[in-house]
Amino acid sequence: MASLVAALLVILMLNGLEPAMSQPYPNYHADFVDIDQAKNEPKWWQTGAFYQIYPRSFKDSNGDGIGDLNGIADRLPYLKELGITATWLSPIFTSPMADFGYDIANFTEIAPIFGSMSDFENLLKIAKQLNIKIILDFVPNHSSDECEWFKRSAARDPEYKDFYVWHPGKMVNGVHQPPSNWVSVFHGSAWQWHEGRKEYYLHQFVKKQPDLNYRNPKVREAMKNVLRFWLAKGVAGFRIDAVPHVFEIAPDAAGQYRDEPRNNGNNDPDDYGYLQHIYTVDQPETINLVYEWRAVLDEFKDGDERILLAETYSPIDIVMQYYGNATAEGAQLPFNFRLISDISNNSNAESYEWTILQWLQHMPKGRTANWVLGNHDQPRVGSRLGTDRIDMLNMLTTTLPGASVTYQGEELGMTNVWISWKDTVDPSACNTNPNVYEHYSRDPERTPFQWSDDIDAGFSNASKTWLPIGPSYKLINLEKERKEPLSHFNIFKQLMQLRKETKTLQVGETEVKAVNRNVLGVKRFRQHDFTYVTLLNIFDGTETVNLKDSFADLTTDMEVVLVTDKSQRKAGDFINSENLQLLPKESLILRSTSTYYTYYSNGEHRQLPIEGVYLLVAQVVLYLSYRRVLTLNSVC
Ligand SMILES: [Ca+2]
Ligand SMILES: [Ca+2]
Repeated sequence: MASLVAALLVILMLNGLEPAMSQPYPNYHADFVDIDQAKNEPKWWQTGAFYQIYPRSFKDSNGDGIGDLNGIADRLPYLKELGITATWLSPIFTSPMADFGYDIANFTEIAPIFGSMSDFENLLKIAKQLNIKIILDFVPNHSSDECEWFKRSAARDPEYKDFYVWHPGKMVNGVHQPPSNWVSVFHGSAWQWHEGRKEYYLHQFVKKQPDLNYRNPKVREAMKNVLRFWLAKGVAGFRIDAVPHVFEIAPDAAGQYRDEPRNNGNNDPDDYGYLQHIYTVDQPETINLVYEWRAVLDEFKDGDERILLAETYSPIDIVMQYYGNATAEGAQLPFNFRLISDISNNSNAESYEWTILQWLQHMPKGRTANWVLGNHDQPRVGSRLGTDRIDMLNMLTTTLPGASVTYQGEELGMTNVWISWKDTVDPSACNTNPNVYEHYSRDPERTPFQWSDDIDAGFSNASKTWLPIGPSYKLINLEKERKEPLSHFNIFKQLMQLRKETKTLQVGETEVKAVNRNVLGVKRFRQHDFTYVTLLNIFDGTETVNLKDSFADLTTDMEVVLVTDKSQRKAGDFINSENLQLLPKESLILRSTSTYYTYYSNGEHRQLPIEGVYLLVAQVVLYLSYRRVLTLNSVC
């Protein structure tokens, strides 16, 4: 009888607390997902699996050794198989390729080397059939010097005269000198003398990439029209290149540009690190410009929301402003590069926790997080952090809240490929010398995708590809990895699938903790649903952990949902969350054995495993059944 009373009391207590559940949890960002009210679902991009295609290296359809649009169209079913939501393509526009397409000669024309406009339209059509969104690269900071706008500007055509940042420079002892000490990202002065116009033009990148003048309203409108052109064709949005460089400081009253201050410790005046870039990056006007671009996207109200992904490595307080403010929307996803910039091979679980929380705790309310592990400008994740950490990092970015961004080939575990000075083509490296080029080259992460162990790794059938094929392609290629249950590819695919079918991972709340110095834990939880815990044993020691010391309200038994080849466990196994041993580099995704009921205690919302409630209810039912049997017996 006592247990019946207790059960009833508990049930009454829980029922009485029902209204308290509408209050927020004491957590980082209880409402990070701004639900699409009409569909009662997160918006398509909020838990999206984004995938960067570097078109030159994805798939070559015509045997010239360079990837192209028909190659991408041919392999879109692969992205579907992987579970990708949207792919952003590095530039595919007409270009002399001085910076492999980031020097655009015509912003609304497809480069013949990649195909034609009808090839692009065909790609969009196939993508739509497969429900994969296509996102283009928008390169606002500069055009090519072979762009018609630049030629007309150099010729002082009245319409285009001020389209670029021109300056007569200084005259010292009868010799022309650049207007300021500004240094190009790619080495040497950022100013180039133009013989035709007899003036200097600014180029923050290579000299074939003159900076557009965003203080000219005609430039701003022309570039908005570029966005409109592609949006009307049906692209899902843009990744915006080199955002912090768009605006420079305006010239002073005397029409001069101020020198940037020196960085102590760097004595090479041609090196980008020589100066503190206080006048050439992160100018406040740039943030407002991104808001204006967002407004252009919002002009397109048909179909799904169009989105902006903003590339910026700026300090976190500046990055966060790109999301928008109280009155204006900005980029839905300013790229989060913290896992690239702040995490090294030696980072322990506390560093990971700090790095992840940097983003989550700075992110404005209602915004969506994202996690980038690699891109065409960064050493591959396996080369940076270890090939034995590739799967655990994919596990981490998929189970953290928000969107994940994967660079092509990293789902296979492709690593950097050593490229000789002779084969080096990246201008960032070619502008240096054979002794130091490796420090600057981005070629190692740009080599062709490894589809199979055929000639050219199945990328092409050319006798020479534009960059050499990685020598590891016999071991690391899609065809081989398809056959291995715990290959990087298969784990990646399972991760995409798990997020797609798991509401807790999509919209649940998040706790990130260093369980100890070597083990990182991420808990995702949601009312009336299962709790998920991702564990990463970052180093080579065996670790024994009690998860209940770090995370409240876990069930004692937890089910293993996903493993990597570093584990001896398999999906479906059960572990004891109070005493769990992790092998070196083992990473796991665990799921609670029961869903949760929420209650309120000591000013905090807490959770009670629903299994406890079930046990009590079962006792009540048994007790009542027993009473009924007794009563019937006594009547007979
Ligand atoms: Ca080709
Ligand atoms: Ca600029």
